[in-house]
Amino acid sequence: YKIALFGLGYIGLPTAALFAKNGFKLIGVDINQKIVDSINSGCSPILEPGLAKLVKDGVTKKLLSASTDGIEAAEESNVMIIVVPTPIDENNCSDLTAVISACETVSHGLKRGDLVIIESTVPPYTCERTVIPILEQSGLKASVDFGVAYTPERALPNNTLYEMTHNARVIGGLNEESAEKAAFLYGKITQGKIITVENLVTAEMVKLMENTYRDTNISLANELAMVCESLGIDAIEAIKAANFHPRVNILSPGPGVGGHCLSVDPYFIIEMAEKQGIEARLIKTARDINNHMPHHVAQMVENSLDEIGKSTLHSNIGILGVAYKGNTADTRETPAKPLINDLISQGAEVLVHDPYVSPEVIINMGAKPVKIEEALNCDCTVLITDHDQYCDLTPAMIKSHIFICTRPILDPERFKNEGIIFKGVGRPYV
Ligand code: SAJ
Repeated sequence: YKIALFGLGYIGLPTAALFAKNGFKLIGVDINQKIVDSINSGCSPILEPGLAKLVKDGVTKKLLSASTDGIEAAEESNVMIIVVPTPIDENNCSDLTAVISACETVSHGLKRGDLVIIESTVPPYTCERTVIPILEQSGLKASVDFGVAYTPERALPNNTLYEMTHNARVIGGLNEESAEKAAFLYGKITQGKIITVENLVTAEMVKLMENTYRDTNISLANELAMVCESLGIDAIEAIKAANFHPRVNILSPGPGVGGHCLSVDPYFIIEMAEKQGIEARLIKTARDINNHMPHHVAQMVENSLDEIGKSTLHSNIGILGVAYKGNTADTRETPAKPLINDLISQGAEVLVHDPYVSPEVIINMGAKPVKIEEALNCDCTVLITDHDQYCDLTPAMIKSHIFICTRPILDPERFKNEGIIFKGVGRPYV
């Protein structure tokens, strides 16, 4: 097999590098020339443990290469994998532009006997109703002339390579042959179980269910945290104790849910349900709760400043971490963004420290990139991201009057009688 993989992002590039590692010749296609050049020079443009070496090895062995010419790549290959992003638009509806455009490109290079595999997260029936009609513009007939399979990627960013090679893999095919061929290929890169489901749409739904399950569970933790705060109960302690129950596993409350997956995918279910005349009430509410969390934190800042006779206007606020989760540089859908927007619109100056995120990204958020000491020497400091580095913070390092810890990574007990007002998501007000 010769593979062309479309979309060299957080999931596409590790997938490409793993196929190359396992001896497949793979051309990665991306519309971004910088990404293509970086890969061809043997450098991974993405920060992910283990990925730099894998990309370098693949390129050195001439198994992995990258190009912006998708038609040529498709012509030269017999397996085409599409791993492009599927964002939501301003109305929380799926934006399939990248999938459509990749399919159009593939259709120009499609040949008899080819297999097209979709990995992008998509609303149910996208393969059947959008992907296949575009591929058939080639004049070839799906199932008769070419195969189609859907296999969602489920690796956890920051542990991507391990999970891609160990997690179970779900595959749905247009027909048995497509599913078998896809199972054979992915069996070469993962030791995980391969689970073949009935059809394409079931596999599409599996992915959405998984991320919706997690988003909904986080919203429950966040709701419980807000209730506990107001009741003077330490939610973190209570959750820990509740989780000793053999059938209870409450997740961690925090500043909100970020990343390109949990904060997007549930909307695909909401959208499809609506088209069927069903209101996905629980899923919608979960999204609303998680989206509210950054504003809840902004309110906490305002209330705390008020307690010391200050207001957000003209205060300086330090932020620790703008990545959506710990030890990554990824700021997609980060809850830090709406929080910073709230603070700036209330007239605060926002100083950000993040050991992974570049100063340009921080400036684009309207904040000032600073050293950690500066972020800890403000009217108020808010810890947003659970980077390992922040787990070692001590009261002596905090020069700000107020410290708001939105993640359960620091023990409030240690900050008692230290002259700091310590607050946190899920921690009692008093
Ligand atoms: N978060 C909490 N509390 C928690 C867990 C997470 O607030 O207890 C927050 C995180 O801080 C972050 C967000 O949720 O802002 C999402 O982080 P995550 O680590 O839960 O997940 P992602 O978005 O990095 O990756 C998810 C994973 N999906 C599931 O675990 C069901 C991953 O396996 C998927 O491959 C990925 O989405 C994807 O690409 O869809």
